[in-house]
Amino acid sequence: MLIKRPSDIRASEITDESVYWNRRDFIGTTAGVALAATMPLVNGFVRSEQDEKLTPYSDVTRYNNFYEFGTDKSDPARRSGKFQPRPWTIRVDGECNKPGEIGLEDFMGGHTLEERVYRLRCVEAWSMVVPWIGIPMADVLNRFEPNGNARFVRFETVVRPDEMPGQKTRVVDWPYVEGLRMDEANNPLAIFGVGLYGEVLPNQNGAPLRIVIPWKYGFKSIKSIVRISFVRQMPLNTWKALQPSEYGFYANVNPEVDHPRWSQASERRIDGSFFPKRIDTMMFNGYAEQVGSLYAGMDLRRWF
Ligand SMILES: Nc1nc2c(c(=O)[nH]1)N[C@H]1C(S)=C(S)[C@@H](COP(=O)(O)O)O[C@H]1N2
Ligand SMILES: [Mo]
Repeated sequence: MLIKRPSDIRASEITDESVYWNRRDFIGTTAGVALAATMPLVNGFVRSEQDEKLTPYSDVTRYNNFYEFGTDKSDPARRSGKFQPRPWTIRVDGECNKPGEIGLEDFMGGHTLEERVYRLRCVEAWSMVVPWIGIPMADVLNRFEPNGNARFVRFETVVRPDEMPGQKTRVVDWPYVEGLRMDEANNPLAIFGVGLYGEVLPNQNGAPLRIVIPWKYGFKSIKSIVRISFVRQMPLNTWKALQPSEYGFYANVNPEVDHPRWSQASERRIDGSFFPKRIDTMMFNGYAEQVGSLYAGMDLRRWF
């Protein structure tokens, strides 16, 4: 089974990965069903966010970047109604011993899902604190037994211009592509997001499955994934392909390295206030303790 039961999970993983545990039959539920119960967990790396106000549901689901539905931040909520996230199949291929296709149900490990709610900061010019429901990426990827040649993992978004009006334009060379180094993908903070606020993912947030990489800028968190490939070489990700002087492969949140056209030292926190405040952006979005060692010795100005 893909999703571990609480009894299978080492204590270190629990305290490290979740603020809340939730148990509920995930498959077969519809959006809008609230979680039955949430149980606060002791400490863990999300400790700091516990003091931070959650971004209201209406902002999380109405202020989005998802160019498949248009380039305006209000487009995804307005124009994603036709999109059909179920049934869904993900192809897994490349440098691994067990390539294959996986349905969303298998992906979720059958009918009962031990959900983990990750309360994580996501940042770029604006930032949100979102209670994601996610599955550790490593748990999923390891099922396919990546081999020694797998140095990176590449993700691809679905192409369905009939359901995704933005794909009728050429703003991006579809499909949207992203990638991670294998050790980044194996970090416990890298998750596949399948829901938020106790619901299955709304279309505009990347239904039925997207990634969430909280120590990187937003564009790394690719949505509506249909293909996962283990590869030898660094994949060319969409934003780097569009504008290589402005966007790199790593995209680690770093207040000391500015975007060529704006400072990245602060962010506007969307927390429901009428006048959102600007706050200082933290190195690796505040997760330096968990992910800093992945980049030891790297020149982060060069590898932005
Ligand atoms: N397929 C796809 N994934 C995508 C994007 C996109 O345009 N297409 N936009 C990215 C960008 S730029 C951001 S900031 C985040 C936004 O995620 P959110 O709408 O859930 O906040 O999604 C990322 N994932
Ligand atoms: Mo973004």
